[in-house]
Order: sequence, then C-alpha cells, then structure tokens
Amino acid sequence: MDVEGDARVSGVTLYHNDMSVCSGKVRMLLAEKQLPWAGVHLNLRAGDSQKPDYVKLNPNKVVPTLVHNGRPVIESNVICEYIEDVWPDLAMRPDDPGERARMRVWMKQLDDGVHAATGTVSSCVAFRYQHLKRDPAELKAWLEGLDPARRERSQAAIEQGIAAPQFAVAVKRFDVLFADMEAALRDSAWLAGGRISLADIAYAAYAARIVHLGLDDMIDRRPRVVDWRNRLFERPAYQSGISDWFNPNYLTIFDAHRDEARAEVRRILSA
Ligand SMILES: N[C@@H](CCC(=O)N[C@@H](CS)C(=O)NCC(=O)O)C(=O)O
Repeated sequence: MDVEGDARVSGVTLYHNDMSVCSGKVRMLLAEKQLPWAGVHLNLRAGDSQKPDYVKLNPNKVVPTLVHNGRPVIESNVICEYIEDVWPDLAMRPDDPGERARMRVWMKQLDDGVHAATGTVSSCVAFRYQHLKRDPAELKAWLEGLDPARRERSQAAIEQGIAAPQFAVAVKRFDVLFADMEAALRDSAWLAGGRISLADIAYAAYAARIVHLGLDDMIDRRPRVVDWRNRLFERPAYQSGISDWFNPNYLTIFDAHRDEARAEVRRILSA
C-alpha cells in the first residue's frame, strides 16, 4: 500500500484504488470540493483489501475507506454524504428536499444492483484475463476471500466471460438505467435538478467504465445521456479525480476486448 498526498488541511486519508469506480466517485467529489487528501493506494489484485489491518477499517474488504481525523467512514455513497456534511461549501446536494430525495434514489440504485452489474461486465469483458494469468492457488485464495455472492459472480465471469448468462442480465440492467437517465434529463440539466449533485458525481466513473468496455452504444443512442456524460467528463474534477488515475495496464486490456464486447451487446439488445 503506497501513501501519497497531503492530509494536513483536511485531516482526510483515503484508502482507494486507481481503477475502482467507487474510489473514483469519492476522489471526484474531493476534487469538486477542492479538499486536499492523503491517499493509501491498495492493489486489489494482490488482495490488499483482504489484509487484516485493512479489514479492521473496512470489514467489507472493499475500497474506498475514508479516514477523517482517525475516524473511518465506509461505503462510497455514505462517504460522499459525510464529506458533504463536514464540508458544505461548494454544495453538491440540492437545497430542495424533493431534488435531494431524487439524488439519493439515483445513488441507491448503485448499491441496489448497478455496482454489482458493473463488476459483472468488467470481469466478463476484461478483468477475467488478469485473473486467468494468476497462479491457480493464488486465484483460489483470492476467490475464497470474497463474500459468497461475489465469489459466485466472479467465478462464472472468469470461466465464461461474455458468454456467462449474468453478462446479458447486467447489460439489460444498464439499458434500463440509461433509459431512465434519458427520461430524467428531459426534465432537468442534471440527474437531480438544475445543478450538478452527488448523483451525477456518483455515476461519472461508471459512465467511463461503460465507454472503456465498449458498452457505450447504450449511451450513444440517448442524446441527453451523451450530453450529460460530455458535461461530466469536461469537469476538471473528473480529470483529477478519475481519468488521471486510469491505469495503462487496464486500458490495454479494455482496448483488446472492446470490439467483441460491443458486438455481443448489440446481439443481446437486438434479441
Ligand atoms: N458498496 C461499496 C462497494 C465497494 C466495492 O465493491 N469496491 C470494489 C472496487 S470498486 C472493491 O474494493 N473490490 C475488492 C476487490 O476487487 O478485491 C461502496 O460503494 O463503497
């Protein structure tokens, strides 16, 4: 685990990973808030998030964890609300209670299945190739460290790739998500109102992953979602919080497998 950055002003240390979508969510928010932070980078493929010292901070064995003046806060959506509570300047929560509720419903969808669907499509298209290169005993130990639901998903993704039945289910979940976004963006410039909010920030790294994996037909045929994504990606906080962290080793794998994923998504959605 490498430590970088400066926490003297904010008291924030973020345990994170470069390609983790949940970590990107928190990094983008910290950048929007112009908050300096110290980082501890975890290598997820080496099992850093399963190590006993880290599990004391985050019993779910996942990143991110934000430690503020010694107090750990887990769950990226909860972390975002915590940051907003402690540093309300440059507000990222709407003032209107109705818009605030909408913001939270968007964020909740990530926890209710969209994040898991992202793990599925990422593993089926790309991450499986990293796992297939691992020593079988090491891969077995890593799988055994996962919670049972994630273990089952990961195993099928590693073995079957985009032919795994769960790949089609996840793609269809994204198609519904982007249809819902297109409808929401008919009424307002951002997902939860006229101003950018935690809802938009929460989805930025996911939108990037969809593009990386070649699943972006689902975005491209929805003009309001395209415009929303472009506005998000143009923000300096997207660059410093998300795209500057893209790991070239992962980008090479995405590049190698994007075309076959794109073809399979077209097949699934036209069936
Ligand atoms: N609900 C959690 C999900 C966190 C999560 O799944 N993190 C992934 C990376 S995005 C992780 O740490 N995976 C551990 C691993 O791959 O070993 C959150 O929002 O913080």
